[in-house]
Amino acid sequence: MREIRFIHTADIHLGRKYKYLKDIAHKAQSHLIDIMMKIASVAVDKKVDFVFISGDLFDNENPSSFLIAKFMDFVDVLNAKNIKIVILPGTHDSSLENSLYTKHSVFTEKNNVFVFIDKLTKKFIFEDFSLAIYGNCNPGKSSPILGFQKDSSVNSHIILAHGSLQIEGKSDKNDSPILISDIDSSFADYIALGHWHNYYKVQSNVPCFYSGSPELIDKDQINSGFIIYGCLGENAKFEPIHIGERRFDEVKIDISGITKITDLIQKIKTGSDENLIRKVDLWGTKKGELIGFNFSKLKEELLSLFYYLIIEDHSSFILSPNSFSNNFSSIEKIYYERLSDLINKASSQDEKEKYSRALEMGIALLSGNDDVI
Ligand SMILES: [Mn+2]
Repeated sequence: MREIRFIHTADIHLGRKYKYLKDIAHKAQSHLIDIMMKIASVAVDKKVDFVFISGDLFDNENPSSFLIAKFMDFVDVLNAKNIKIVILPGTHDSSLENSLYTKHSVFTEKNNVFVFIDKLTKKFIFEDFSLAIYGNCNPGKSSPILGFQKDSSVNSHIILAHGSLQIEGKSDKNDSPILISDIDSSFADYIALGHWHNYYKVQSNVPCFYSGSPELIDKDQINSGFIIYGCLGENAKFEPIHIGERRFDEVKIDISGITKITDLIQKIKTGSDENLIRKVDLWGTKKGELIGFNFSKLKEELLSLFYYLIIEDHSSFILSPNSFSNNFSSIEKIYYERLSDLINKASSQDEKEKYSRALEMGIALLSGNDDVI
């Protein structure tokens, strides 16, 4: 059997909007192009024969001409080394009518690019490698790894598929379901899966992997950033290579025990770095300097320590008339009573929250904390 070397990737999601990254979304978007070019350099370094893309190369069906031009660069780098690219459309970049894969010459005319574009193209044969590559670009509710006729004229068989491995409680039965029993009984020498954005090795005698996204796409991903280098032949091996740069974590802080802003800052920035997207959840009851404090101002100050920082304030502010006995002036008391009245009479939750925030900020200002605005 001839040795066949490949890179397996999927779910790159070029053109992703990254809405949760607000003003740096464009930076994350163009970073995905760098990641794609990084895949090309790994493919060249490893001297592979193929790059497989198992769905969701693009985030939507209308990629900009800029993105198509960048993808053309990727194709050219690989073409110069005689590396072939086999693409299976996914759920975001589907191959149905007016598919982007029929519109652009980079997919239809480049001799090193092969796309599973319609229901008829279910396999590509590469005689030099004695290899057949199978893919169903539109499996609907049926399994994307079934329904192929094994081609006995070749020695090696690889399936590309975009769908959900069926794990109790974890996956959707209507989402191109893939059963482990079908993987176990498959004739394939390797199954390259896409659709899940985290790296996952399926437990089976048939080598089968989700490469996951080569870079972080959504906030909650914990195991993305991989591509898979594979080698079929006498010394078959499959290994994940980490090429992603971004990470995400979530920090929950109970602020009930924190009275100083400097202590809060210390907690937020512990473990920060320029590739980390951190979501901070504040909960508990505000006290001391934290009452009325402007957290969006704090976010701006700490932003440079992270790739991006999200601060969500779910903490509450409790003030009762008893609080006034010693420390509060008569002005504060009047302000408290007026705002409390407005809060009680508020006609919607929105209005209630607005007056509560005004009460908190006002009390903070009246107590001499002008850091709130
Ligand atoms: Mn995807």
